[in-house]
Amino acid sequence: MTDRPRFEMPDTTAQEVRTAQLESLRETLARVYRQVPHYRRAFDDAGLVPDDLRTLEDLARFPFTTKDDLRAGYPFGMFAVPREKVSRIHASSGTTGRPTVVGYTHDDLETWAELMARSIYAAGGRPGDLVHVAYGYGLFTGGLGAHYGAERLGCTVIPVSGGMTPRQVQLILDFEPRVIMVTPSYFLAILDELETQGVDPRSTSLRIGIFGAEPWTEEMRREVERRSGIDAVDIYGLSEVMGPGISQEAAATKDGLHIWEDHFLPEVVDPVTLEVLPDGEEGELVLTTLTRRAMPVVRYRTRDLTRLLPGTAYPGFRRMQRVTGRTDDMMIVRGVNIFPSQVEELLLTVEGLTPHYLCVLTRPGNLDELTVRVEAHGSVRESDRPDLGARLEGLVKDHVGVTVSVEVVPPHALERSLGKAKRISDQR
Ligand code: DLL
Repeated sequence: MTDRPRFEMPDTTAQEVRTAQLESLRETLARVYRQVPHYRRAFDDAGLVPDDLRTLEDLARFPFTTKDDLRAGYPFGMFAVPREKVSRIHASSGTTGRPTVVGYTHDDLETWAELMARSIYAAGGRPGDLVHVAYGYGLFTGGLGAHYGAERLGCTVIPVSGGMTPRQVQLILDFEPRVIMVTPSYFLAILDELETQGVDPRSTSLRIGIFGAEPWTEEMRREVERRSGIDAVDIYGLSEVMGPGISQEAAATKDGLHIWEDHFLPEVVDPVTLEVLPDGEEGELVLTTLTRRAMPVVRYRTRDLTRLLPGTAYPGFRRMQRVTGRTDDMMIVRGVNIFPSQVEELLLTVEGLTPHYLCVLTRPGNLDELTVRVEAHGSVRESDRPDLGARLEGLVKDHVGVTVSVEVVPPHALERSLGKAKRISDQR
């Protein structure tokens, strides 16, 4: 028995990382070409074979992978190992009703736990800490990713998952965790609940918040730190590439997120021309996995906007700046991703509703709320409108897993567009 962490903070230089990356990258390309029909086709179409990669820069010649590619392989078509070798499945909701499925071998889960342990350590967590995990457990990668990472580091995990805010508060007061892992918006709800119960949030045991899964700002960090007295740090990831723990902000510097480059190769590309941009320039983050077994991805387009910066707290690894936004119109409501097209898809199954709709984002308290304004068909009686709205609310809840309110408005109440329809009105 040992109570020491079962991971070590790597101490490699940038040059060592680059050398190891080239070797892992060559191995990854060879493996996906051999095992995944999609990559064989995509490389063949580009007239490339894995051996055409001789330097890291050669990666720019290889094709991108998009969410649509992953969806086309639904459910298990992108796996590079037989399904029997896959120990766990996660998935994220998508625009077409088909989620994006990701798989992990036993070794992949080990790597993920290791990288999450590293992330929690970089955030200031230490073996023996109590860690309150309020990310959702389930197909979403947040809860389980945080959970196994905290265990790996040697922490005591409190697997609360999201929701039931009064209970979150009770557990924080009774168990006295030092670390909380949660979306920043939900942490604000927890702070509100503490205050409602007459507790000064600065008086709790919490010292570190590891916040991600949705965009948040420096202003938000200041607000949260001021109200709660904790150190609030950023954690980034996406299920298609692994889940949380792809990059992590160090508590010591709070200057953006170190990318664990021994496992992921980052590029930033111009979202329009798709040309690779030099470090320091803002564009779309593209990630290639270097060690993943069940489902490697090559040049995955994240749609997240950021820039690459030199390492600071961990000089061997480059940093990425806090994600400033996405290249598409994804809305994130309480940590759940929702697209206008998902709303559209569902509202079109409700007879009496028209595809004239607008998603209105507001923040009446501290949580984002989404109101869908949708026009009723001319044949619908005014008294029947609330019922149609309730049906759409139910569909969105069932299919997307998020609570929205729907306002069914009279025909022609919404502004018509002359070109592209405006689907999101962000009033936050
Ligand atoms: O949100 C994984 C995660 C869980 C990350 C918990 C951090 C903490 P997905 O549901 O696949 O995975 O959503 C990934 O969320 O492409 C970004 O657009 C956004 N996102 C994730 N982390 C951040 C962050 C998880 N720190 C998508 N800042 C990503 C801004 C973030 N956006």
